[in-house]
Amino acid sequence: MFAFDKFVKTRLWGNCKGWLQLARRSGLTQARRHSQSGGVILGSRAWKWKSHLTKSWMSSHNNHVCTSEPKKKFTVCVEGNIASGKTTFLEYFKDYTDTEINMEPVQKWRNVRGHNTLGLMYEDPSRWALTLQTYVQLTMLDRHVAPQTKPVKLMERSILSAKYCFVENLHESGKMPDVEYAVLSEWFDWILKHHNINIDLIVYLKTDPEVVHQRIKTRCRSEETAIPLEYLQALHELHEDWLITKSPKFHVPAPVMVLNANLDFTELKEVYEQRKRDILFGYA
Ligand code: TTP
Ligand code: MG
Repeated sequence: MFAFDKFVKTRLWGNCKGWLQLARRSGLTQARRHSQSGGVILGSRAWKWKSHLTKSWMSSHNNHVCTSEPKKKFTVCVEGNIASGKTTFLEYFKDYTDTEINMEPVQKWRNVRGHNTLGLMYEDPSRWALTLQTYVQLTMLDRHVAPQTKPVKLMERSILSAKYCFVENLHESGKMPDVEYAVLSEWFDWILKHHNINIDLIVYLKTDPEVVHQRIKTRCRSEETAIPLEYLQALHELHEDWLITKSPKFHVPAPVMVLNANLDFTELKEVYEQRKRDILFGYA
């Protein structure tokens, strides 16, 4: 018994030290880089970040007392307006061995058994927004609960931004009636209550609406050709309310790393390179 106790203590303290070092390093790195151009962690996030990593270790350790490696896996969600560069961000990190990439299922929204729910929504939001958003919610949930095989999962968006930004905007702009909003919200609340939507870090690609408007015109995704600037401005404000102002209406489940995504990709690549250890929880 004594020998077993000693074994467990030695192994656990070994793991604990490693993770505390990572937490400490990460916290300090955040603090040091706090004011660098191209990317910031909000306010006094550095210390919260540090204790967050430590807590993450603690909760994973409770479930895996006798293993030699901590089992914690990390989920990073990349958020930002339409065409802010979320897919490009994931592509940048796709070749890291300890990282798995979870692209947004836009293709599924464009073809649900032959129906283009995304296209229908843009043609007639009042009629089809509920249809699209119900399906978006389902496909996002599917992505959140999919088994994770690598230490770090990078996801494009989350079930949260679909609700807090898109559904909220449709409702606020009068395109989604109260009853539809209520039913979607019931579903959303039920999902959060009964499923573990684990998010450890949100990377917010912050852009100006004018910049993404221009990018949307250039990339020519057929459904999006008529998106007006006002729509992007409304979505921008909701992203800001959620991730920057932290309106009590919404839930922010993890620290937020804010990156200036108005930069062009060549400049952004440099920022991603500088921040990769923080983004990938040391797995870079
Ligand atoms: P985004 O989720 O913003 O993805 P994107 O590929 O356009 O962004 P990026 O260039 O940064 O990779 O939007 C995809 C499309 O789906 C866009 O037309 C907006 C629409 N959409 C909704 O209508 N409702 C939703 O809930 C979501 C998540 C997207
Ligand atoms: Mg994308």
